[in-house]
Amino acid sequence: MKKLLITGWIPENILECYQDRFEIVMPDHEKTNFTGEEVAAMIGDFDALFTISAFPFRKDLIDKAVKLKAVANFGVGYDNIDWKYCTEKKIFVVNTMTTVTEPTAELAFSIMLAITKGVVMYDRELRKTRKCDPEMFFDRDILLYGKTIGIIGYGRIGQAIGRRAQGIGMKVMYYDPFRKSPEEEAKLGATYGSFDEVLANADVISCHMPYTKENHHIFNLETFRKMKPGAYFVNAARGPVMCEADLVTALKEKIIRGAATDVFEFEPKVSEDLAAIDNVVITPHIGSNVLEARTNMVHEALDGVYAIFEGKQPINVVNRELF
Ligand code: 8YV
Repeated sequence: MKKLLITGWIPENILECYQDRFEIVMPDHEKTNFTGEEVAAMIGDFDALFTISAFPFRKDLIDKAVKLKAVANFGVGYDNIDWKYCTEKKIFVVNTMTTVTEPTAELAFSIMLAITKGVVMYDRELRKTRKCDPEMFFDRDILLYGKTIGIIGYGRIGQAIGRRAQGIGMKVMYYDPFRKSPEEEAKLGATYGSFDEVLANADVISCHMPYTKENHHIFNLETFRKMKPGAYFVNAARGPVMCEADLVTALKEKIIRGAATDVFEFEPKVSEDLAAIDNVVITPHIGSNVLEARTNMVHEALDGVYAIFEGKQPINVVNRELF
């Protein structure tokens, strides 16, 4: 049986169906995660690795993984893994590209609604005042119906957000380095624009790009200034696509009207300045954190790994050139 090392605890019942396919080693619930040193000491002995909580799998560890054939990541984004070096070492990289789509889109949509409707701010205020006495002509929140959402990164999650936005009467504009065909755009009901055009025209910008070196800090003071006056910024992708200090400035100086983010530049930390601002909604990277989705993610990842050992070509392999 192939030996599988899991870097973080997964409820045993979710793993039951793999007991006769893999010999599994993972930390118990109380320990929750293995440290980098612990994984380094064990990895040489394993055929497969499952990285949980963005566990970093980079050159130093990859060099120790002398028997490893596949690494699965618990997430669609695999910026925690040096996948190019894995390819050199002929290690397949597997992700959870389909199972995170709907839960992440739901969360991104929820925080967009929360910030544009003032849900969290009203909740905070009402707990203090305990009095429903709203100003009748208050200019803080906006109507989304008829407005434009600008989706940056129009892959699976971006498109899932687009469908939801259309459902509440929003128009969809998108930017993606890979433009869709005119037929696909018509089918999706989305208009393409350059990055700057989308920034200038959208009432809400929602980011759904993977994190790569090239898009480090693509959201910075300069780009926030290019956004339509009074627009909102939503990020449920990766923290380092934005400069968190610049987001704070943009919010404080009202360059943008508000923001909602599930991710942070220096996770697990959230900057004190950001947490002190009112017109931002923050959630602790929980885009796919519902048990049903987490269970599906485990299955997508481990079914992918098992398929590789069976000589198949599962769709959720990142470095397909290895086939
Ligand atoms: C996970 C994610 O919560 O899919 C992703 O890329 O960021 C999330 O689904 C994360 O990968 C777990 O660490």
